[in-house]
Amino acid sequence: MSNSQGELIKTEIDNKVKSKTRNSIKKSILNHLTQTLAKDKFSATKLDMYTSVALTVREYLSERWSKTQRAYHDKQAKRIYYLSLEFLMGKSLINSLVNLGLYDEFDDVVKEFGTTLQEIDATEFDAGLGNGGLGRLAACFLDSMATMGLPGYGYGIRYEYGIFFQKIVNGYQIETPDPWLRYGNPWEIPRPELLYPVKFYGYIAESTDAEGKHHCEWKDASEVMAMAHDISIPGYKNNTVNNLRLWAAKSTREFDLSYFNHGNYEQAVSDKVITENLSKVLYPNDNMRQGKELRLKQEYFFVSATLQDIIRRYKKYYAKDFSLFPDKTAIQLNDTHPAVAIAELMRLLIDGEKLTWDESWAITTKTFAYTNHTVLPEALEKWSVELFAKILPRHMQIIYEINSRFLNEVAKKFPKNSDILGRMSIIEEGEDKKVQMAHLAIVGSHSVNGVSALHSDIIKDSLFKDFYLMWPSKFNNKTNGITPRRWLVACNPALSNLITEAIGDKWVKDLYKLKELTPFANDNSFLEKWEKVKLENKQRLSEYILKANGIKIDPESLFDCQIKRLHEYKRQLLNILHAISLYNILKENPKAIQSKRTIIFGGKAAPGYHMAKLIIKLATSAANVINNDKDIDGMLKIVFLANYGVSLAEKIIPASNLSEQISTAGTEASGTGNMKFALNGALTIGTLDGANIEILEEVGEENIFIFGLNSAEVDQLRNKGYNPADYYNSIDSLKKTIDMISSGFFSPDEKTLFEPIANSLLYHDRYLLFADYESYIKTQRQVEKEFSDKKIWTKKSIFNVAGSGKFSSDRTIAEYNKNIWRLKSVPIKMGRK
Ligand code: 26Q
Repeated sequence: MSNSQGELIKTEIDNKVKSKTRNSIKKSILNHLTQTLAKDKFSATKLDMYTSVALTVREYLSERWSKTQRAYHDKQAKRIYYLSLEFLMGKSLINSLVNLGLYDEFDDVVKEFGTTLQEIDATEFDAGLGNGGLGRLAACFLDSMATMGLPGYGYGIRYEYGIFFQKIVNGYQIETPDPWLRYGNPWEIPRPELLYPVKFYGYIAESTDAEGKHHCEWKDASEVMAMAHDISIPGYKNNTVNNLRLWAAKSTREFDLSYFNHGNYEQAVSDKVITENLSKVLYPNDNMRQGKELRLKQEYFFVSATLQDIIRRYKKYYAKDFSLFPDKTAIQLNDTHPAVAIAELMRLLIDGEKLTWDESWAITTKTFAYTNHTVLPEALEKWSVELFAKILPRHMQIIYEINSRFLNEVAKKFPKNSDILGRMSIIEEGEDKKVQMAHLAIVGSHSVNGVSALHSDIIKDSLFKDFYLMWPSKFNNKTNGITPRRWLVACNPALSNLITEAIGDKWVKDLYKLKELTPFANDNSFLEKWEKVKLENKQRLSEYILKANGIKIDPESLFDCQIKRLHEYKRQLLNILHAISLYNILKENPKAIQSKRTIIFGGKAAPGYHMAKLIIKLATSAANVINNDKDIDGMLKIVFLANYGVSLAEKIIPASNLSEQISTAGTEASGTGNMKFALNGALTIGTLDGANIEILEEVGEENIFIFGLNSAEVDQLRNKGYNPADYYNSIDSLKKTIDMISSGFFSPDEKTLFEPIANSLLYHDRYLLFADYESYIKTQRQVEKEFSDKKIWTKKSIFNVAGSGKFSSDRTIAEYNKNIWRLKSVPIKMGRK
């Protein structure tokens, strides 16, 4: 048989299988419409179609899910538990179809129902159970663990309300609740039988038994039940389906009964409501701690349920022999938010399993690893000892004991250094004593990592220097990554197909293969196709912007995007200063620049962060003035897109030319949006901060726009005394821009509205915007010049994609696994049961 005959037969078999698959997909969708939802072709709404399609996809997932869990069980595989208060999953339908390899089949079938996957996708709510980078990183990691066949489990909270919806009303941010569960959630499986009690408050009764053994009993506590909900996490075309287990708070029945017995029905019901408030809402603070009692209770609630679940699973195999626990269990702490797990595991082992302190401590430190995501002091978690002891009295005792043993060790290691004890203590002394969660996490873990090379260096050299000197080998770097399945295959199908046409499809699982695109930068017909894909993506985004904001933008203009949470250190304000100074240039001469520009902003401000909200109002106010000024001939438009989140990112990123990554050097731990843009062919304008430095290394300095001070220079400037007024007084365009802001040029009805912004820059400028201003402006002119040469720009766009291989979260997870978790991958075979 000749090769081409073989191919022919293979294609024929393939087609038969596909047509069989299509038939059964169609049957199942119809079945869900008529049987599950009691609808027919005529009465079915978009939502009914979505639900029926999702339930059909779920059948494919469930089969693989059981197989995967069975395989892990049979192999008694070591597991990694990724504990996170946030999982920013976004939508599931398209992503599941891409990963199952069933996108085309479903696409065809839903057309027979008179709709499209895009239309159905529009009815799905985002699972917005996170704030920003840290939560989305957790979601990308789950995708990579599944794709690599690793027994990885996500554990978190099933918030009833995720990150708030942002509306822009009169230029201001307005928050409304996110009722993402209102129409049901076809992706979750409730497990009402999987229920664990979690205690709060009460006191500790200590006793000594006849053998002289010390016992602690947690008495008079109030109890909340944690109920599991499972969400499937499919790997990319490998039959693995892992699990994300989210806990919902349920009141205990016994708790209610005591009231019922006393005939106090109303009290019982209202207590039930109060208890179930625990998992009601995600705290909307990003990089900003808030010492709220309910937040601490959320942290402990999910940690306690999770550890009970992990121990139950372990005991199925090894009963009461805990010696193998660290060989079968790795727990990664996503920042300090779940760090109370260290005290909780100690409690469960000592009070529950009756192990000794030393046995328990050895197990605990071998099990836990901690990832730090921020160096900002206001984001480091500290809980008042008073509050902590009230809610978790036994944990407070355990933390004191951990601390006292730890400080003994410190004193031995640094005998002549008395300051160091105070600096390293888990308990911050003072008027109001605090538990420093990062210190607890470091002491209780065998690994501490930062999320980019620079950030990991800062951790070692300054943030946790003393700890680094004590335990240098604990510290390591794991540069963040993003999943190419969601952030290229699913969100940018046209570019994804073009890449596959050129170099085959291996890159989806081995992103370094994108390097093979490099020679195509010399192929003119490829350049044209590349440009066409980008332009079509920009046209689609332009239509969205017209619908959403009523602003008409030119798809041929330079799409300049800054989309991320609003925070002063991220310096959206620097971008606005540039926009205003560019406006001033254009006012004098609309022909002064070489490329038309559209500046696109997106991002939520924490509801209590007034400065961040005022910055949004400034952006929208400046947009109003600039977009409606005929003098500048449409050369500059500014758009603030409301409700930035995963789904909006999936629309914006494929359509962007320029990625703004302009944080003060040394403040952005890594950034991951920067990676998503580069992977979709945008060029970065950025500082030498976080992972930008590594993007520079990968794409080469010709293909990125770097400006401003580096982190060493930032430190030096701060140390020698930084005076923003010097810059204001010596740079004319800066002075003019600041004066326009403070004098009410953009707020004619409320002249003093933006004074606080101007003043905070003039008198503090904590993030050194003025110091980087000139360099930024100059670099932006360079950007315009280069964008005006389409061919050169497109080549650079290709080099950015070609250089993005390092930023796959598969690479990140491979590193975590090699150095920290040490799991074996478990292949999943389908076929007969
Ligand atoms: C803490 C206590 C109470 C309430 C809220 C919080 C809280 C919540 C979220 C503190 C911090 C966060 C989020 C931090 C975060 O997203 N950090 C980002 O993590 C990304 C993934 O590593 C990095 O790429 C970003 O640089 C970093 O800012």
